[in-house]
Amino acid sequence: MKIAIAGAGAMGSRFGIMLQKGGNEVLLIDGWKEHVDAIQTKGLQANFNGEDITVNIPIMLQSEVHSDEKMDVIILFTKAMQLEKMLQDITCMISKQTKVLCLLNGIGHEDVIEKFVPMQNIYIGNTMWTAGMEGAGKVKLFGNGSIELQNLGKGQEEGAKALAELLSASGLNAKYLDNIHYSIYRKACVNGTMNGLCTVLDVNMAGLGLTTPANDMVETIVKEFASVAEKEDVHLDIEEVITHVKSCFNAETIGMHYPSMHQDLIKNHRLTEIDYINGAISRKGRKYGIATPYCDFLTQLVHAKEQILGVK
Ligand code: NAD
Ligand code: AOT
Repeated sequence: MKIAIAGAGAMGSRFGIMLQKGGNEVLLIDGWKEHVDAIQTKGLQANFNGEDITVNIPIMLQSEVHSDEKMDVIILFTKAMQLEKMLQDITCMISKQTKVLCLLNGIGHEDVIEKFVPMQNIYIGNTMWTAGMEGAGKVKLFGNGSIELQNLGKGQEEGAKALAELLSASGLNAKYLDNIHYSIYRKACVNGTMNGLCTVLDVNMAGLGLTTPANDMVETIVKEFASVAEKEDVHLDIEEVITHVKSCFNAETIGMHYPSMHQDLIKNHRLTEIDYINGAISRKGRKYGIATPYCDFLTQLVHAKEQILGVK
């Protein structure tokens, strides 16, 4: 299968490496010139579960994408604020048969994707895999993960199941779901708690879990997400979601991970996705007349930290 990864940072690199290893023809597409140059000259360097490997993998700048490269599958893995520009640059690669899968964190990306991609071609989901950038051309990948996905287009269920099988054949552990909006909200609860809190407190998920207020903060934020989700006919099982979120504190499994927002702001002084996670819940809360004070405050704290660090 010809698979393009649109946004080849930490997660895009992980997926690119695993899908190429699985026998697919993978093309990475990215906008960070230094990173593209490094991979073209030295290969993609990865610490993969403790082993240092170099992978030769094709990569091109998104500004150089051209229309004679039609893809079977395109996986979107930009940061949320980069998504629209990426879609503008790659639409020429989309044929009637191309499946476009969005696995970004956050809520409502389909509203942007629909502007560029026919509904019949769109698949959305989320992932529990993790990854980190160590610099241009260099990534760190550890642990296991999973993917849940569904078709947005009516009647494309078989296409979604085939897409999940394709990803699983490369070890990515993907599953078709018939209620993806539930799953996206459930994962957003992980990011709505872990990402902002670990960023503001400068700690990994295990470290957050060791603090006394962590449980109460997690429970309050999840309840805000659940109240907003109700208005969109997504009925979260609050106790199960809270247990799921708190499982991230486990240092033996995933707790040593610094959420991508921490990697962005604290480690690399880059802007965060807070407006697409807690900020999205605050906006929806205002629209539905629901108070979301913890999401409002966390969004403001992260923006204040962005400004303190002079990030633009
Ligand atoms: P990333 O920041 O590593 O990469 C996104 C884009 O930013 C890429 O185009 C990359 O080249 C560019 N970029 C990265 N570092 C840069 C730098 N220093 N200077 C200039 N450009 C740079 O993003 P990611 O962590 O792969 O996340 C992609 C999506 O997946 C996001 O929506 C994220 O929330 C989600 N996600 C991330 C993780 C994780 O563990 N990283 C886990 C699950 C979901
Ligand atoms: C994560 N992390 O989604 C993934 O870093 O943005 C991120 C992210 C799976 C389980 C727990 C946290």
